[in-house]
Amino acid sequence: MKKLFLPMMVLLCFPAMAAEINPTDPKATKETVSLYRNLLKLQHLGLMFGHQDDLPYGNGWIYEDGRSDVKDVCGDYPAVYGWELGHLELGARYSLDSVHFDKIQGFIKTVYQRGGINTISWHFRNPLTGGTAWDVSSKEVVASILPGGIKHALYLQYLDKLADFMLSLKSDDGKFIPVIFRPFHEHTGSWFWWGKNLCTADDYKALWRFTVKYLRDTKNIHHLLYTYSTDRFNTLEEYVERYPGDDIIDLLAFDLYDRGADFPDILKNCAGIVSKLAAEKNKIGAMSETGGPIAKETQWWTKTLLETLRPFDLAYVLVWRNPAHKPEAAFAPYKGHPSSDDFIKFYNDPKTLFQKEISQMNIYK
Ligand code: BMA
Repeated sequence: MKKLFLPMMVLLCFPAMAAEINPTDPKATKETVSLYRNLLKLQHLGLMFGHQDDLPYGNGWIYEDGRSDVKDVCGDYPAVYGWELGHLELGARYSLDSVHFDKIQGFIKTVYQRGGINTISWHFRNPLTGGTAWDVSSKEVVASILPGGIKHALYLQYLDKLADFMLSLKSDDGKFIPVIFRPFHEHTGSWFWWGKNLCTADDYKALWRFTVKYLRDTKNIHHLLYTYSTDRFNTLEEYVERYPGDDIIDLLAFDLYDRGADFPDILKNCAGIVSKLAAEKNKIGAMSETGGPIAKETQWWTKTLLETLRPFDLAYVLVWRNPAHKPEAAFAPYKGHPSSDDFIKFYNDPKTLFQKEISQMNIYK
């Protein structure tokens, strides 16, 4: 096994360090409070690696028990696991990425039991037009689902399904499994119906506030940490323009994909702004989605991603999914991938944290 023991000792030796800092939900469960406080400390010790849909499928395989493309390459699972709930709102059996929701429930439990971290995104359908999350044909969607709007009742039905799913996430001892929930993401862009040019800043904030209040106070869900997650931005002002409030947001994050030579500079700027703001606000910073041209730039993991993020204190970086039948679209390496050697270096670097290390930290205690 690689490195570590230092982070674990720090967590064990200084349990009081973040003891008074709580997540935003005053009724957050004990395990959720522990996760929050441990993430607050952990972000100064290392950078966890995350992968979207790591366990249900990977390049060339679907539903193989215990398999993970990341594990096939470096011998260890990620520390953070991303899940997607798009189409849950329709009452479908499987997600828009063809993963069965009952499987996702099982995977979330597996991850929790091995001491890993689950984060959920939701590319839910456009409630006004019936189109996909990418249907940006109307600027009225967000207003239409707020209280008083013509689609408010439909939105409540969506949220009720979401709430049922969240409330089904329990471990064997009956405790709710804490989850990092990241809705309405990449809103500094305009490709989702909740994006910047599709609604006013006030309506975006109102949507967030209504949603958190409904899940937390009406549905009594107290095992979620909420993530505010932009796409690329240039300034602090731009980052916080649609920030819905310190009283409902636990993680400050951003999504940023490598789309060219300016990526390291943009990443440096975004990571600097977010990590500084998170430290000032006693919140957790993260890079909630990324991906790079790893087949061409085979040293992308160490030379681009890690070297750029090294100076910053962020809790995790998550790369997007590896579609089962589209090797060129994989954002993580898989067995035999040209970036595998470099990914192993990335794995062995003292800065990065994977499952084995996180498991030793007891982050839910
Ligand atoms: C996008 C792509 C889509 C996917 C969606 C939701 O970035 O990966 O194929 O359906 O995310 O997970």
